[in-house]
Amino acid sequence: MRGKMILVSAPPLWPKIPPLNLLMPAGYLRERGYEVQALDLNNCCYRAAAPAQQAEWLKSRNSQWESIWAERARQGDDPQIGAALAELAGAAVVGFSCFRSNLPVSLVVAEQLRRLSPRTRIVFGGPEIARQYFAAGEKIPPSLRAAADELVVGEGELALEALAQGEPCRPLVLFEELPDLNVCSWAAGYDLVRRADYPRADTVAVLAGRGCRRGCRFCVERRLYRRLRCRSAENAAAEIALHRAQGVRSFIMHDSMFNADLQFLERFCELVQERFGGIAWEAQMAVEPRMSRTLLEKIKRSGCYHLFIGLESGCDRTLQRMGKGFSAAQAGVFFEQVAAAGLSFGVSLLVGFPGETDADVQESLDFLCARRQFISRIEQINPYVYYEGSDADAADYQRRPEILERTRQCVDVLRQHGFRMNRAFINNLIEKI
Ligand code: B12
Ligand code: SF4
Repeated sequence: MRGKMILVSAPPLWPKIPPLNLLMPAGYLRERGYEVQALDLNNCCYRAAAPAQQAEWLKSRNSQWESIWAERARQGDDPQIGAALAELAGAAVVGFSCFRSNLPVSLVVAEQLRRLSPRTRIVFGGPEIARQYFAAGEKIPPSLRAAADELVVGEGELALEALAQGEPCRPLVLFEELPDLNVCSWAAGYDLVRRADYPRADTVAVLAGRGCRRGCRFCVERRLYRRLRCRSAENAAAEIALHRAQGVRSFIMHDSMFNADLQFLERFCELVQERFGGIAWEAQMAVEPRMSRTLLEKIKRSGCYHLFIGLESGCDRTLQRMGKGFSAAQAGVFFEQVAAAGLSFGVSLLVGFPGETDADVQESLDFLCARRQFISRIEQINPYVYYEGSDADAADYQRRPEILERTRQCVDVLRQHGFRMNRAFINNLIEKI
């Protein structure tokens, strides 16, 4: 490749911490000696915005805000986007990192870049490209055909490395996965951004593994990452040591299931305690009956301050339909043990999965209310949303008003029973209307 590669995240995206979607691939390439930059345009726009506007960034599925940004990009008078375009125009390769919320702006900026710098190779990757690929019936989505020279579905490191080595663009790259995540320290990308530019300047995300062992029918994880791979605990702890040396004090584990590999988890907690005397960390975990009391206590001692646990329902029939891989009784014992280890946690709930009846919902509420002393918090509650690429049947999903109403009733009952809930995480997976 002659010239540099720039990876860019357009607005709006969750703005609080440096973006792993840019920093993992960029770190990988930098460690291999390739010239790469990360341009967090989302962060530039967020910092330039007034506080009232900044609040819009924090609302999930905020389609109005997404449209406003797309229009701003189209009009061509936003100073941050203008400056970014000038910078991107000098690059040999520009990679856009696409999520549902920033795809519209990414498309506009890519089109403008194409006019400004026809020789720049444009690549699109990120979770939204996978969603679009599945939605198009596992083909190049027609709406993206003209936008990019290369579409990458799945992981980005190997595809971007091929481009950095000067290989020509391929129209569609599918699931080229790193066989081993220990090939890298994963921290080299952080030199490309200024942590102080982010609202939570003392916090970073760490991804210790990709993929998931489970196959919940509503989830696309298994299709996004074909194989589950975990870094070694030593590799993850080494990254944490590098961040700590830079003043980072808090860590958000971005793994979809941080307890996918229990051996990793146990060793990780031991190492974190031995090396740092514990660190402040939070993670998403699945209900896992194989986690022992000893392991839960190690998690607590290593400094874990909160867990987000994917329950979704307390009714066996619904859990089975969802393919969650555990029963309500197992979940009950698990929560009791997590609470006994002194760990703070909350659970997520989905209402209206295809086939769920009023009786099933009631059973789920009864399950929760009976365990109110262990489960203190509902982390997130949403009507079921169909995701392209998941195993659920698209035809089964209609956002029926009665499911929204059922969700509202569940929220009322749970509130009456004293469950804590953050309003921002009620119905946060559905579009604001
Ligand atoms: C933390 C998180 C969030 C956070 C913050 C997101 C963030 N950007 O930091 C919050 C809570 C805000 C969030 C919101 C949502 N999220 Co989310 N989130 C995650 C989670 C758990 C971790 C993200 C992460 O940091 N991953 C690590 C990085 C390295 O992975 P990555 O971003 O995918 O990047 C890799 C590849 O995509 C690719 N890549 C990325 N950019 C580029 C660019 C180029 C040029 C190339 C070639 C490749 C490439 O290479 C990277 C490394 O291999 C993931 C699950 C997961 N483990 O990834 C779900 C996940 C990304 N979220 C998901 C969803 C559905 C959402 C929501 C749409 C939910 C909703 N309905 O509201 C929203 C909206 C997001 C949006 N902005 O549009 C899905 C996406 C599925 C899909 N294909 O559509 C995921 C995969 C979870 C799942 N299993 O369902 N999310
Ligand atoms: S919902 Fe969680 S446990 Fe289930 S497949 Fe998705 S990531 Fe894995």
